[in-house]
Amino acid sequence: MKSHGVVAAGALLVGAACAASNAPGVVKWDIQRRHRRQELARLGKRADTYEEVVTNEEMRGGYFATCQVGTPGQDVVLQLDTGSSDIWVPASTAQVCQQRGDDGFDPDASSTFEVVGKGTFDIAYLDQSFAKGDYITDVFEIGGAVLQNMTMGLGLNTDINHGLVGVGYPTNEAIIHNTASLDSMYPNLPIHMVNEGLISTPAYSLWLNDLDASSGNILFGGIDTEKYVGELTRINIYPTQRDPNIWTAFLVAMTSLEAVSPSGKDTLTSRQFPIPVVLDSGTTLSYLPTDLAQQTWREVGAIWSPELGNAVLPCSLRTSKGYFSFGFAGPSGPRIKVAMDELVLDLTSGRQPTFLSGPYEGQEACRFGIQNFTSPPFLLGDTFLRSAYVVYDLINHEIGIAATDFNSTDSNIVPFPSLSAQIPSATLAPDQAQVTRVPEFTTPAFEAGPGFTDPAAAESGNAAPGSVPAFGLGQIAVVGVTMAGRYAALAIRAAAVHPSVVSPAQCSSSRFTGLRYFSRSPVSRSAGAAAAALQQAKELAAANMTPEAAAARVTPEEAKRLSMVRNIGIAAHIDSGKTTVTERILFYTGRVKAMHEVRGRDGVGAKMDSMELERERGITIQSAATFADWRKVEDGKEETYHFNLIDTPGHIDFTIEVERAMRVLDGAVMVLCAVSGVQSQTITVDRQMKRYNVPRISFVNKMDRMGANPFRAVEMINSKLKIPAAAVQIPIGSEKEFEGVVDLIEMKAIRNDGHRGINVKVSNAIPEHLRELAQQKRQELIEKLADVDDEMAEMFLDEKEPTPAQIKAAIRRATIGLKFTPVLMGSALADKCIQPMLDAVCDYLPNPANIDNTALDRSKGEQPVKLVPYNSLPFVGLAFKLEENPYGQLTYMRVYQGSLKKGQYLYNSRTDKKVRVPRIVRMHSNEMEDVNEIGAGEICAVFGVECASGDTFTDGRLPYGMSSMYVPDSVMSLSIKPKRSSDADAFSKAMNRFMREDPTFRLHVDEESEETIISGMGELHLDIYVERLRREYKVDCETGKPRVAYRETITKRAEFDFLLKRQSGGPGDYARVVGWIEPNTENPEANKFETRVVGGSIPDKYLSACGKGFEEACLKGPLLGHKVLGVHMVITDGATHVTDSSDYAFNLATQMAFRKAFVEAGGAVLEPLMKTTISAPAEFQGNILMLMNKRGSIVDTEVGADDFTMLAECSLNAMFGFSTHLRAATQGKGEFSMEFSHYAAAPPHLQKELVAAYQKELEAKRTK
Ligand SMILES: Nc1nc2c(ncn2[C@@H]2O[C@H](COP(=O)(O)OP(=O)(O)OP(=O)(O)O)[C@@H](O)[C@H]2O)c(=O)[nH]1
Ligand SMILES: [Mg+2]
Repeated sequence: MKSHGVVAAGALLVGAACAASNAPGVVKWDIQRRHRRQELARLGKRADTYEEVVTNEEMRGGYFATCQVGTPGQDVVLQLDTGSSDIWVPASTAQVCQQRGDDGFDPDASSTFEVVGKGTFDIAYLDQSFAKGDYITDVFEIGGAVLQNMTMGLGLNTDINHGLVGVGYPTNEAIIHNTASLDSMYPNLPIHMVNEGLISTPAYSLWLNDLDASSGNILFGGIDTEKYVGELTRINIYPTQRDPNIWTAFLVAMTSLEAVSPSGKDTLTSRQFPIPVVLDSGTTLSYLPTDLAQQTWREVGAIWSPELGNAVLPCSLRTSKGYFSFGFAGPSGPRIKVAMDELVLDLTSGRQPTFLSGPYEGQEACRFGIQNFTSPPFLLGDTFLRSAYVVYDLINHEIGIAATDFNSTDSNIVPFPSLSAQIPSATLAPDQAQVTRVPEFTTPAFEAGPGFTDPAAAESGNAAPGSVPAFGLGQIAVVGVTMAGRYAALAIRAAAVHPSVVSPAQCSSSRFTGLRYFSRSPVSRSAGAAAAALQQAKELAAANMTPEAAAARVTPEEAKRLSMVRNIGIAAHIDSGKTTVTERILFYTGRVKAMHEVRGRDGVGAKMDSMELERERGITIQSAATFADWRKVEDGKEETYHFNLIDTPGHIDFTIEVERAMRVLDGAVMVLCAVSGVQSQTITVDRQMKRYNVPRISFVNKMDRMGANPFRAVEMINSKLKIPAAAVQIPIGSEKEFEGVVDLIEMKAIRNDGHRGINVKVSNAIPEHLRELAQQKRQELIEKLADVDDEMAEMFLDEKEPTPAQIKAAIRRATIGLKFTPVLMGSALADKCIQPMLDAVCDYLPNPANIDNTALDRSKGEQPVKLVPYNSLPFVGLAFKLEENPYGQLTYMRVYQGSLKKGQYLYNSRTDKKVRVPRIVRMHSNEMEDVNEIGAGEICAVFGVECASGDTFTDGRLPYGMSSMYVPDSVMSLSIKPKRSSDADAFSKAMNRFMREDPTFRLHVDEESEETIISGMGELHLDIYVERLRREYKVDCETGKPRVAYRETITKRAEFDFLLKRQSGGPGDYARVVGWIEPNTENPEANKFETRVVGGSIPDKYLSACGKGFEEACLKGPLLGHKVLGVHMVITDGATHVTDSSDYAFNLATQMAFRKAFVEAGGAVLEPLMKTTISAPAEFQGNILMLMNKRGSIVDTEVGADDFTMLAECSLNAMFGFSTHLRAATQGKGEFSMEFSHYAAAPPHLQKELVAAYQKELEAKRTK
């Protein structure tokens, strides 16, 4: 009898050798079934029988090994448990350790011991046993692998006499939950091993061998192909029922069970197929639903003993030739045979009790390895796992399963190649999707039953189920537990989160129930993460990660969540009232309690203009983000929309702020001034919106101003921006008498009421005098929509009157389709008509799921791939803005796909660096609110993530990058120097910060003059930084005269044949290059290098050195030392020397040839031309004309009722100090803005002057 020998042999486990792995990237841990004879002898004294200890051992019996904890390491024997994720050890002071005098861990003896969660370790099992104590970190060694700072539970108060090594999902138990609802998880063992670089991916395989051998091993990060027979098949692990994205246990679909014996085969049935079963090595027995378990009992003739709460059977059945075959994942899934010798278990370690009555009277009684349980999860414990080789893959949420090869002596360990690689050598079970169908089964005929009976038992016939046996009592006591396995009912208590208890796979939802889960972010070594990611791209597609697959499984809750999100930007011409509008939004959504005005008399300033300089100057300089909930009421039903909002600056010098907001936002509100309509920056902003395909609604603000005319603005949107637009409202009253609007869709009057217009009064009574206009404008709206929307067009042609819902739907379709913009109107300053605009944001602007966002798949040559804003997909986010603040770098991030959790690790796809996200906040202007998690499609900011603006982050599973945003070139520069040399440090700190935050602000040190030069978008831009240096860093600076960023180019073709030959002892330099330079007609804004060498007169490697030489030469033109533009260089021939040619020589020769040829090619200086818009009251038109005559050419003049606007193209050079002249010429009433247009040849006299000055400078240098 196999198992008798085993139990009798039970000595204190010594064979748990922690052998190091024998394959790279794999940690091997040997385990052994445990028997405790000593304990039996000592504790058994309590009664005449040994029952309690013995039965508990049997019930809790599992696989154990010695690990080491602490420094120096102390041996602790721990049980293996795939049903839990905690590692916990009993303290030497714990009750059980004091009694037994062994196994406890002595914290005082460890120099690396640290308590990280006092009194917070608390685990209770289904059998009511428990362990309570602290969470600690210490060194932990397993299988020769040493893990620093492993977080473990320390059982100070426990009635379980051994600790355990949980290797399940982190969400299972490895959670610390604090009172401030700041939840975090720490990495469990496999994840920690990945973090330490010991294994590639959090996966492991388990081989338990059979009852006889009573040992096995786990390979972390690998599988042993010699330990199983047949095919290793991959099947899906089920997420929790509560949430399709949360995995807490190795729950798989058991879809059939057969009893097979020499007498026949029965297909067993259950009402519950497919049965969710947990593969739980922490439990001895297997538990199936009662109806199915009873059928297995009938097959083998087991009898239910109410006394034991177990099904028992004669021990002699161990030799039966029958077996059970467990099927998984549908008809084509894997099957595992479990033979009777694995299922007949001793009840005691001594002599077995005997049946005193019933059919088995006189025979020794054993317990059957399949027991019943009434509710899920059902468990396949060691009685099952000893027959299976199981690979647990925590990343792809799959297990690999095959029949075990008992007693295999060979070994062929195959590591998982990379992070989230699929289980090696395994094939995917087909048709798993059909698993949810209940299979059809025949009622078992118990044909197999007789064959289970062993020859000895056969004589007494098969026991009838239900007949109650009696035992020779005194031999066994009642086993008071039905399921003593480690599949624990958890009691997780509040804990203060210790800073070190943080996790790479951290998750931080608010509650444990269902929300907390093992973040599906992978954890890998940073080295080669990109390579790994590339390789995984294919695997991922198969792994159900495609957007389509994700879309198919999106839950109604997630679809709802997304439908309520609006990421919007407020963008427009300077001073149109964006910040004032935003202030209203914050007030009406309850985000601010009181409103303050831009340049208001109370001196407080608007919330979104938080910078001192912004408040002083009354302009927005930096975009500011905030979020708010808008409760929209429609047809009496209230729905809460969640807005992420960015208020952008209007001034062109801060255009990068608009650029990056447009890059990441889904929709925009374009604010227009009711008097001026479309202005110069409206056009710039329009270009930016178009560049990033941002749908918009338009809001005509300042309806209270004299000369307000919203219809003119509508007309200008149509004509100047070329976007079909129509008003969806008309004003009630105008200028000072502006009261509200008529909604043309519902044909209702809307007015504001109450303190600061907080109430919205809607009335069916449209003022009589507006009826006709309203009808006419409504018709215009419908006609405009019919132009851009097919459904509307059809109705229009059929002369059907569309319903308000149909009009709204058409507006939404057309707006999101970028074919239309609805125009609303109001006055922010007068607190009028902001709320209807917010409703329009909900109605017409897209939610994140309505927008096609794409990333570039680096594994497929940057092919665009769609990103889908579902939480269940791998994370992809874009860092679109950086800010330094006293807490460190704050990185604004748009989450495109997947969710981001506090403590999660991300990969920067540019640098391939892994970073942890220790803190996530939502910004509210300059304030922030901590959050634990941010969902797909949202906007947040993170701390402590080193990166550059525009970097893409992924969770390491996708080889994606995102297209960067457009960063305009700077056009103006200044030399700058701190007045006090002691300020040098602060100066460079500030400069570094500004450059990181603002990609349009640059700094370089001019080699010749050794001056520090800052460059940017315009005078104001540079001014602001100089001022910020003074205010924020207390550094006063001297600045030089603003300089223009000139460019150099050529005007005709020139040939060259240049020989570089230098000999100065030792190897010399030799390179000859022949070819020509000519204007790059294809693209005058770029340079081009080409080689047309035939016959190999210059080898390829030198040709690339030539290319580099050309690039370097273009950085510093021969005329002024400015960049070269629009040159095409062709190299056709050359010569090399055996010893003296080198990359260096060819690089240099190319540069010299270029310079020489440049002059012959008609080198010329280019200067930036600026699109300039000037507006002022009409009476100053003459003055301005005079001013402009000298400065540039006038392109257009528009004369309005009171104002006029002039468009001109001016050289930047001529515009320095223009603001002073304009002020003087218009009594301070004129405004102007400038935007870079293109480069053009500078006037000849200027060219001459500039070149002469530069040559003089060079000469001075040479002679110095
Ligand atoms: N008459 C009137 N003035 C307004 C209205 N809305 C804003 N303003 C004023 O217009 C000026 C500019 O307003 P802001 O909100 O700072 O404009 P902005 O678009 O944010 O400006 P920048 O961010 O600097 O581009 C302020 O003086 C406001 O008080 C309005 O509805 N009517
Ligand atoms: Mg503003």
